[in-house]
Amino acid sequence: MSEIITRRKLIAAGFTAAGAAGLGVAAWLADRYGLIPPDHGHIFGSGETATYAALRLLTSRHSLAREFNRSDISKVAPVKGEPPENETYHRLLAGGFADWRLKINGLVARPSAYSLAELKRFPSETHIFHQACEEGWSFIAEWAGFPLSYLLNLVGVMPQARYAVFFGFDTHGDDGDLRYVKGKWNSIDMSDAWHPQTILAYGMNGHDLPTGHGAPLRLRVPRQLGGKSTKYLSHIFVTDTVSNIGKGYGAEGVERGFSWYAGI
Ligand SMILES: Nc1nc2c(c(=O)[nH]1)N[C@H]1C(S)=C(S)[C@@H](COP(=O)(O)O)O[C@H]1N2
Ligand SMILES: [Mo]
Repeated sequence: MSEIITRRKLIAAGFTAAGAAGLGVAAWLADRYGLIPPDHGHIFGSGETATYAALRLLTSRHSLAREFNRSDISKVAPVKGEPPENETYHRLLAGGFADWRLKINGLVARPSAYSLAELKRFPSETHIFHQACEEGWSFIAEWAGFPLSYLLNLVGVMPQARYAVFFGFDTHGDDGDLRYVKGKWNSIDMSDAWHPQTILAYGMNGHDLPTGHGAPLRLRVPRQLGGKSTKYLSHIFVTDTVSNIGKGYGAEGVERGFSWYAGI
């Protein structure tokens, strides 16, 4: 709790320091440093952009989300939504995900596909994070996996990269023209992608990731609301623009009125 308050104070202080025209200054900084979220100018106005820019300037790559103790783990972890209905997913699930692969391509030197067994041989970590859904509920759970940054280093991210885009098994069309992609997908900027607490998780509370929580692998971005933590992952796409994916807002949820930037 105290860390959250401290961060809020810091953000407030940032705006105060920017003076009475704080938002104007933040908007100017946003423009100057390229801190424009991909949904800017579509649904959300300059205030939204200014908030994103101010948060991005004040929360560097090294500002950490709170980590909790085992005793804080919630007894009940709500599942949001149903597992993907498609046949491929259910075939892979029935086979214990032995034939599942995580594909990673786009602006990377070595486009790759990894099996679950290969990913489990990466240096593993556990983190106890709070996860909050934008719809109001939250829980604390322990996640086991590896930092996304480890994978990004393995495949060699190119310097032009600005976003990592995540597709799950409830996404369709991510192999073809990305403008026609359907279903759940989301993206994070490279600041969140390289962040040491941004992990790909295959375990939860000491077990394999339960189906409803995103088996076999999900993203956990502890500095953003739960919606950013894409479940049932199949494909990570590294890119310099999201303007050619779906409607170009950087996430499917934005098309339904949610903000792309969901920092907490
Ligand atoms: N593939 C996929 N990922 C998803 C979702 C989804 O519907 N499909 N829902 C998101 C939302 S809105 C939230 S709050 C969290 C919920 O995670 P949980 O089911 O583990 O609580 O997953 C996110 N990741
Ligand atoms: Mo959510």
